[in-house]
Order: sequence, then structure tokens, then C-alpha cells
Amino acid sequence: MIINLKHGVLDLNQPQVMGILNVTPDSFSDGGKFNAVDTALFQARQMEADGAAIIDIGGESTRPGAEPVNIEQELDRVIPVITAIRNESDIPISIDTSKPEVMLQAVQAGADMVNDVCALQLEGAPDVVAELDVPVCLMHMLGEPRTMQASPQYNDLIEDIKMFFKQRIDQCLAAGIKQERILLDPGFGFGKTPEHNLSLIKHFREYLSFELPLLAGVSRKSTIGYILNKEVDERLYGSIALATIATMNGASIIRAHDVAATVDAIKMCQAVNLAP
Ligand code: PT1
Repeated sequence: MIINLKHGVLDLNQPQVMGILNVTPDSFSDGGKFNAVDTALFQARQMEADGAAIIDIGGESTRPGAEPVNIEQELDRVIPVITAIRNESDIPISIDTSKPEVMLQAVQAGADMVNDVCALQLEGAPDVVAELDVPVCLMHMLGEPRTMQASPQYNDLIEDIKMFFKQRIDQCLAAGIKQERILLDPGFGFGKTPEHNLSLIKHFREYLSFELPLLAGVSRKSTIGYILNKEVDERLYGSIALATIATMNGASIIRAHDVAATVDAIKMCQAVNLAP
């Protein structure tokens, strides 16, 4: 299967890596040697060289406990970075946002697809994506980032998320978004206990029933820290293990910080899957 982007295509006949490019103040740790745009450009070049098929740019942190940012702040962070990358590279860009105005301006600045952890539930978001006619990743989250880890509860984790997808897909189709533009992400780390997150990866295949490409974001997340008792900068091996399992269970796109390692891991998955 291939996904048509605003410019170019994403070939999902092999699993691909989506490189994470956070443009949030807490993601700068170079001590002020480079400005935000130069730092982002540098990271984007490295991820492209390492084999990322797409770069996911986000200006609002959605990790547990994160506070929302306003629209001006988010635009000020992401638009100059999208413009700068577009100036020197054709690499596909995904905009990680829930705000319809940011989706619009990001795509106008050169982004190729939308990645929304709120699955287009903000007022006006489905209409904007329908009008832009770009691919969109609909992610499941229970609650909102600031409070989602309080005490997440499900009737039936896998089925509850399936019902959410069905409802979101129906609303997207009703707004005029084409079926072939939709990707799904069950939202590892979003309103889920470590047990929920592990179960999600174990049963990832279940979501293939929608016959849409699946995305998995496990990179450096706290469930890995919980199992391995490791800090965020020590979670590479755990991240690769989960990316491998998700890929073997049908994920088409792995969202990751460590692009080179993740590319090798999923190439091995693909090789095993194609073996006689
Ligand atoms: C994701 C994702 C995302 N994750 C998609 N977009 C984040 N489609 C941002 C933790 O438990 O998985 N899929 N955009 C980052 N969010 C988190 C969530 C980061 C949880 C860390 C944790 O540590």
C-alpha cells in the first residue's frame, strides 16, 4: 500500500520510520549555541540521512502532565522550522497538532500530512483536513495530556479503542475526508497504565481489521522506564524491542527518536516477514 502525500508518496509496502522533531522549549539542551530553527534543521538532516521516511514536527508537548500551549506560541515554534526544512529538502513532513489553524498554516508552509493525538476532535479540524486533502493519523487518547495518567479505566481496552476509531472514522468520512487518507494509532502512553500499554502492543494486530495503515509511538516512553527501571535517556533497547513487536504485529509506521536504530530493526522485521 502507498499513501499519497501533499507532495510525493509514502511507500508502506515496507514499514517506515517517522522521526520525531520536537520544537518545544524543553527539547533544547545545547546551552544556547544554536537557535531553535538551526537545532531543528540539524536534527532533521540527521534523521533524513538515517533513513526516516517522514519527519513529525510538534510544538506542543503531549507527554503526561504537559500543559497546553496557545495557538500563537505553537505557530511561532513550528512554522519557521517547516519553512526551513522545506527550503532545503523534499523529505515528507508531518505536523503533530490538534489545532485546525496550525494544521492549515503548517500545510501551507509545506507540511504533507497531519498527526493528531486528539483524532480531529477539536471544532473545525475535520473540515480543515478535508479541505487540505492530506493524510491524517487519528490517535486514541483517554482524557487529556495534563491529567490522562490519573487512573485510566477501560471496559475492554482493545474493544473500547476500536469503538473510538469507528466513531472518529465515521466523523471524518462525514466531513469529506477520504478513507484512503486515514491512518490509525492506538496511542501507546495516552491515558493508559503500563499494563494497558503492553496489552496494546501484544494485541496490535487487532487494529488491522480497519484495513488502514497503523502507526505506533513507543519511543522512550515511561512504560519502558517502568519495566526496565531506566531513565528516559536509557530506553533505546526497550524502545527497539517494542518497535520490533509492533512491526511484527502489523504496524506500518514507527514514530521514533532514534531513527538509525529503528530503521535497522524494522528492516529486519520486514526481511523475516518476507522469508519463505
Ligand atoms: C504517539 C505520539 C504522538 N506520542 C502519535 N503522535 C507523542 N501519532 C506525541 C510517556 O509515557 O505515540 N503517536 N505525538 C509523545 N507523547 C508521549 C506520551 C510521550 C507518553 C511520552 C509518554 O513517557
